[in-house]
Amino acid sequence: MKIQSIQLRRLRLPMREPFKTSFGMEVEKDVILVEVYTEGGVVGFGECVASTAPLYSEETNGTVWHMIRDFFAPQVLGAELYTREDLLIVGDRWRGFRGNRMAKAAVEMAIWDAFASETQTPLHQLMGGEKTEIAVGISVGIQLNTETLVKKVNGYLEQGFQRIKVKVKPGYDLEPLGALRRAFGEIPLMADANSAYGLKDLDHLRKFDQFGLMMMEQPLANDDIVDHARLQQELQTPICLDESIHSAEDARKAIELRACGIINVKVGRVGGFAEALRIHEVCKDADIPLWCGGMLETGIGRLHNVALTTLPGFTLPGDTAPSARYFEEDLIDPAVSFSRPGFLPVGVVPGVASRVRMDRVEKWQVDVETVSERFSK
Ligand code: OSB
Ligand code: MG
Repeated sequence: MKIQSIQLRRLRLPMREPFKTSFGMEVEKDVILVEVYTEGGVVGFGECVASTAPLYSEETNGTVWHMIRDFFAPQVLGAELYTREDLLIVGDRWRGFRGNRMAKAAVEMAIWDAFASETQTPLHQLMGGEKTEIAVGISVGIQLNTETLVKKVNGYLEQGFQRIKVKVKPGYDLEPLGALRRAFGEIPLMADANSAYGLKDLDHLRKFDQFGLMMMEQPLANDDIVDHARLQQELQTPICLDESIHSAEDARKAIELRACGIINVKVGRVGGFAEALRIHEVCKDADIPLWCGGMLETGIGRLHNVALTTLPGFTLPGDTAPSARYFEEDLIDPAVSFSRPGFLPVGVVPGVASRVRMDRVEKWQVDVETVSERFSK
């Protein structure tokens, strides 16, 4: 296929309920979609996981728009891709540009998605995944009080979610975790701190061990590996790294230093599918279990996460919950929903385009711009 043009859209999509973490609160989904148009008349979609403000990572939807329009899209306009090998190296075109991985990933994912449609090969097959359904858990934001949390978790368990992840922060951690253990016993339970603690909190973090959690996600700084290694020595609970892992090299270093026992993979955070596949290789060799993280994606990014999760190294339930947990009306139809409680089906449609409802995309759109060859550098 030959890439003819790339279109950027920014949407503001209402969310069912606010999502609160230790770093902030999302009340609506501010999202950039990337569309890659081929000469063969096919369109591939990519969803960027950056948000309005640089709270989870340095990137914002403002920087993403600029980076894609002025740097990354021009690198791939006119590109010809015919094999899976071509896909795996398409990101090399912007290797010289540092960082901005969420922007790079959104373009790369749209290209993979277009290739899937063009060659009529399901995306998960292009990646090398073989599962026909995937196990999922749910990430529960910080609640007003423990009573509300317990009630919510009860509902999620009844729906069949296969593990419960609760967001924690100083002052909202031991008490809610204890309440969940008392209410629900030995359910698969974990906590995500989004970098809310430091090594100075070591004595406090040791107290998490009493809950027998599956893992503690990213307790320390977003750019740290070394202190996590120190903390892991002191804890029985496995540490899972999220924010700290941007590449297969980061994964290798974290594993070598024994900074974690588990890694959360988010395609946006690591710069694309090809890098996610490299992390998968590194972790397979080191026996480090993986799971697919989420960034409150619309159905487009959600389908891509489902495809990634079909890889054999993704042995733990991920954060890819059904669309209905986030949105009244998703951008795709049919929406992502359970095949049976706690499981999502793996799509057999090659790319996501046939499921995207363009009327809904246009309904929530606040900005649009086409980058065609004419303007490329
Ligand atoms: O740390 O995994 C995280 C949402 C936004 C930013 C960071 C994170 C999250 C979640 C929600 O935990 C995952 C989801 O339901 O998509
Ligand atoms: Mg996390």
